[in-house]
Parts: sequence; structure tokens; C-alpha cells
Amino acid sequence: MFEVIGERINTSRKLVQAAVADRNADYIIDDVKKQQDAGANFIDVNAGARIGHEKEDMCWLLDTIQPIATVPLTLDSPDPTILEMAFLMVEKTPMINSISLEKDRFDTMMPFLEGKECKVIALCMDDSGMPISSDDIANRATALVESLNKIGIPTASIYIDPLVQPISTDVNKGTMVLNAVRAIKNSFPQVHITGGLSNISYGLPQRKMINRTFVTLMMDAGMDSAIIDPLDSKIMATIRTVDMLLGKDSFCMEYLKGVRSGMIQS
Ligand code: THG
Repeated sequence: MFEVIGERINTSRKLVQAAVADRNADYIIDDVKKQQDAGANFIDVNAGARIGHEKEDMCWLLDTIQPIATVPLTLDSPDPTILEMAFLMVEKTPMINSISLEKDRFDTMMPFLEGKECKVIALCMDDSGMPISSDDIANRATALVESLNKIGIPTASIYIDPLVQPISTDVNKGTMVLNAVRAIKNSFPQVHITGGLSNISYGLPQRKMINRTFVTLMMDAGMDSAIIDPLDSKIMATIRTVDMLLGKDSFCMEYLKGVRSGMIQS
């Protein structure tokens, strides 16, 4: 079944930033509990937005969240030193977000990840920037999977983020990433596909309509995880319904549970 990575503990969100600045643990604890109750399978923790404070903010967030976390954490930072510190602090084996093909990041992340059991998100990003075609995305995914396999990370622990780009800048950005996901899953049936979805709708109105329609297409292509807001009940209901329609929900049990709880409505 689809794995939801709850995105809300991110200091780029105003209320979270204020709670972190004020060391308001109750706010953070309440938010994490809500995400877990709504069905998050992982809780993403990103402390990157208060420049110069990432290290102590990440430490405080992890100390605050861990005692009440019932699911593993997704440690989210572009800075390998933050990820190393965070990795040592967590009790449950985390998901690392992320490695990429950008040389500096790749070269410091590889020795850190070598032999570790964690799950890892691998971005299809390199020093030339965002991918420009389906082949480009798929080739970067292949390079990431092969490098990670070499240091002992099994394909089933790798979550490829193909990097969704705004459809408002180029109407082909949807099919570009959809075709890439199909190609990646064809080469590596065991690999997971994840990522943020909301970039697809950047610059357009009624973004949630676009995001939840897009997740349906992405799931058909092979996406089996995403970094989203689990308190958005419409996207959660869509995801659960698509899982059923794609044959991932035996006897439609999870769908029926969602209907009975009121989470899924016409
Ligand atoms: N891939 C990977 N990791 C990621 C991303 C990705 N981590 C960060 C981000 N993208 C996903 N997380 C968030 C968290 C919060 C919001 C969006 C993405 C969010 N945004 C509000 C909005 O867009 O309207 C604005 C913030 C606010 O509330 O002020 O909430 O792609 N691997």
C-alpha cells in the first residue's frame, strides 16, 4: 500500500517556525499526533528555514517528537552534517531525505550511508540542475540505485524522487515525469517512488484539485509514496481509493474502513 510521509513539521511553514522559535513543544506534539492519526506512515522533520539555527532546531524537534512518535521519522535536510547528527539521535531506524547526484552532497553522503540499514530518498538532481527529459530522470535514477546498491543499500530501501516540476511552465512536465516513473519501475521493480507533488500545480489556481488528480496518475505509473499533508482528507481519500482500484487493497478492506470512519466520502 501507498506510504504517506507527513510533511507538516517543516520550519518553512509559518506556525511551525513560530512554534520552533518559541520552543512550543505542545504545538509540535499535537501536530505530529494529528498526522499519525490521519494515517502518516513516516513523519518528515525539516528544520532548514531558520538560517543559522538548523542544528539546534533539528535537535530540539527530534527530542520533542521522539517520545510520542509511533512511526519512523524522515530526516529532511540538504546538509549531510545535520543528517549525521539526526541519525545518531533517533531510536527507530529513520528514512534519510536525501542524497542526490550533486557532487559535494553525493561524496559526503555515500560514506555516511555505507552499510546502514536505513531507507533513503534519492533525488534525481545533479550539478547541471533539474532533469529536462524522461530519459534524463530515468538515467539519474539508475545512477543512484547502482551507487547505493554498491554500498550495501538494497533497492527495496531506496525511494527515488523524480522531482516533479510545474506544469504551468511547460505542459509536458506531467507526461515527462509519468513516463520516467514507468521506465524506472520497469528497470527496478523493487524501488520505491516518492516526492513532493505540489510543484506540479505551482502558478495555477485550485492547486489541490491538480495535486490529487496528479497523484492518481502517478500511482498508476508506479509512485507508491509521497511527501504530503496527511490532514488534507481529500488527497488521503483519493490515495486510498486508488490503492484499491490498482489492486493493492485485498477485499477492499482499507477502502471500506475509510468509508466507515467517514474519511472517504463521495
Ligand atoms: N522532495 C523531498 N523532500 C522534500 C520535498 C520534495 N521536502 C520538503 C518539501 N519538498 C516537502 N515538504 C513540504 C512541507 C510543507 C509545505 C510544502 C512542502 C507547505 N507549503 C505551503 C504551500 O505551498 O502553500 C506554504 C507554507 C506555509 O504554510 O506557510 O506547507 O519535493 N525528497
